[in-house]
Amino acid sequence: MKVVLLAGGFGGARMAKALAEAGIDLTVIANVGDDEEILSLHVSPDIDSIVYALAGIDDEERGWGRKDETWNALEAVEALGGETWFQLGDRDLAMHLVRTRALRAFVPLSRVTASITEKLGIGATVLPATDDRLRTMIETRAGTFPFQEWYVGRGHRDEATGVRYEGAAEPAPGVVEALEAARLIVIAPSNPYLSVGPILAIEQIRKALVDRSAPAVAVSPLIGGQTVKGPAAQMLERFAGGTSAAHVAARYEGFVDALVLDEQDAHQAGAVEELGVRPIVAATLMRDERARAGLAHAVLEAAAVPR
Ligand code: FO1
Repeated sequence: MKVVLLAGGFGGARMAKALAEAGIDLTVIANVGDDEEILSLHVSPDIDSIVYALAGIDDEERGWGRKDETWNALEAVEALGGETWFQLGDRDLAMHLVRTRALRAFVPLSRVTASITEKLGIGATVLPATDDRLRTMIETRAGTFPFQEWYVGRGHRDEATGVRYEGAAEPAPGVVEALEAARLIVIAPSNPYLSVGPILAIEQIRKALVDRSAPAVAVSPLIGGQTVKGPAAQMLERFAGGTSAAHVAARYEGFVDALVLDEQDAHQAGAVEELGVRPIVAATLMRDERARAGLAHAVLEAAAVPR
């Protein structure tokens, strides 16, 4: 079964791993709104989290970067007074070096990513949402910041009062085709504003989703009104007016036919159904392989939900 996953951040990487382990034909469309230049290197954190998770070389506890990481280069950079607010590990640096060199030779991000996934022996296809420049900008009372400056540099301490996606981006090659050929479209339990928002901001992707022939299902990033990681709950409260599964479903109105919500939020199933979205209740915390398998099974159930 061909499944397309829209993903970003920690929840996106874990969902990609869960679906890949379920043995389906998987294409992941990855957020690039978080991309940043660090030490003159192009870093694509969401692509990297997904790629590392699919290759089984991710640091599951930290939620970003590679496992068995060392930090010699970063320490040496620090000793020279260089930029260290965004931590690049020794092994992780290899990714950014290889990618940056290719991008500077005008190889598009989608082609570099394909080459890297092939080298790492990853069976799934990983596509950046776009090869163009698309950047998430966070508006706060202290000013407007590029995503990583706000999230990592300032520790997301300033409440986001608005989110903007900068850049006129077209979908990367294969993105619209994958959505058209999918039997099921899945939106990962990622931050709707920071991780999925930039993907949906691309007009042709929005259109392909609205015109989809396959059913689409989102997995709520909320468990009991909270998220495992990051500021999604805070942002849903501010921008959607609440932190229930129905607020997540409303955010994806027109894009999904079903919503997987956590067992702890089962009592919100009725409110989701009232929005015309089929609720699927499951354990959504992907703490180990067994939990990932359970969630993947629940998500794949949505392939039977009528469009
Ligand atoms: N997140 C942090 O909180 N601090 C870091 O220093 C940091 C470095 C980093 C390096 C490579 C990479 O792929 C991701 C990295 N992240 C770091 C994670 C990243 O900022 C965010 O988790 C994602 O952008 C959110 O989707």
